[in-house]
Amino acid sequence: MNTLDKGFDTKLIHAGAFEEPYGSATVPIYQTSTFKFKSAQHGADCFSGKSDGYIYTRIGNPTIKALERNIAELEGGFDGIATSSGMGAVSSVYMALLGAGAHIVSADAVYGPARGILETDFSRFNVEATFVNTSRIENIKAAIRPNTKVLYIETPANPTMEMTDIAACAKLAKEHNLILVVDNTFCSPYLQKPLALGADVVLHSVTKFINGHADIVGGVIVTKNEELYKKIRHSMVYLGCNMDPTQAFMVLRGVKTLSIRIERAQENAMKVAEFLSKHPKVAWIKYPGLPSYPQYELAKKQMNGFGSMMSFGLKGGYEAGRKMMDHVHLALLAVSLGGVETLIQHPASMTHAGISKENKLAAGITDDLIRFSVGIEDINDIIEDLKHALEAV
Ligand code: LCS
Repeated sequence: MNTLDKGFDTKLIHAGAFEEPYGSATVPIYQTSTFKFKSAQHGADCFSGKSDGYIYTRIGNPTIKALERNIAELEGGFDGIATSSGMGAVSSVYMALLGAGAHIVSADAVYGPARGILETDFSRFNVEATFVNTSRIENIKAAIRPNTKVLYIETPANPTMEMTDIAACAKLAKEHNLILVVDNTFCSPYLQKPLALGADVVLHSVTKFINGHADIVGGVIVTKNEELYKKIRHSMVYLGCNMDPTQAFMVLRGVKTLSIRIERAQENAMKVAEFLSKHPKVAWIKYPGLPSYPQYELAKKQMNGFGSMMSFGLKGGYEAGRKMMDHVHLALLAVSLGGVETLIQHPASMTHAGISKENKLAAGITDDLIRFSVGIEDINDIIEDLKHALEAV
């Protein structure tokens, strides 16, 4: 079915699906590493691009293609490139768009390994990187150099929840001939469509909201045009970080319920945020849906809803954070986010424990910060769990 003119929720269910001989209601898993050619000529045509037949699963596979088409339609892009993980997506984008002598401007609160690979690995190939607080456009302007090729943002940022104005970044990128890449993991295309706001490339850790069930790791890249698609697909295929067909099947299954999962999770999140904002042991809370959130107006303008991620600070600081982690029962004490289950973590003692205090503070990660990913459980149980854990603090 051609779903290009259909609504978002119809695309979730049907986009990317293709006709196959048995009339399967779901996209089948083509669990094969390689594909038979019909003849020597057919093989030659597949390799030369005259035929769009499949060759080898690292290069392409029907189940994976269905997912790539699905996410590309949801994001409103040219086509998608599925990867083995979100970091596979990040690495493929860097590999395709950067080279010796190139410079990238990125966010200081960008997902740790997305920064780490630039600092420890791409730096060995003479790629330069500057990390700034991208929530202020003037910081980005000041960081741009003659050799800057890419502007890379993540909004809202993980775990500080600071937002970056995508449309303002797109304007700046255009003025300086930069490629704007947006990591849309925290929002998913249900809440935010960076390509429509002027971005060139969107990427996801589909491990999070898009799959939504904490049972696979994966990534997807969507580009606005064919040129970027070909460039990034080439790097992905050469790096060899392709998605697996079963992984793609799982993500296709998960994505169907994206809208209803996010709707319920953000309804819960608003109630959790209201509860936390009144709690005497909570020093501060950052949730885009609260009028007290510093970028509330930008959240309303840029996002189609406020999502289910938040961070909050405990008056008792680091020790209180650790204590709270030991007293939750319903929320899983775990990294990752965006699943149907509520997750909690304390970055200062967990994900960011290895980072110097100075760098943590520069990125806005204070000792008291708790990251909370609200799931779709019964809201009364989520709040009861928080109440109980906060009593122990
Ligand atoms: N981008 C963002 C915004 C992320 O949060 C993550 C993973 C990635 C990219 C990388 O994706 P992956 O390779 O894990 O699929 N974020 C994690 C987190 O916050 N806790 O654990 C992983």
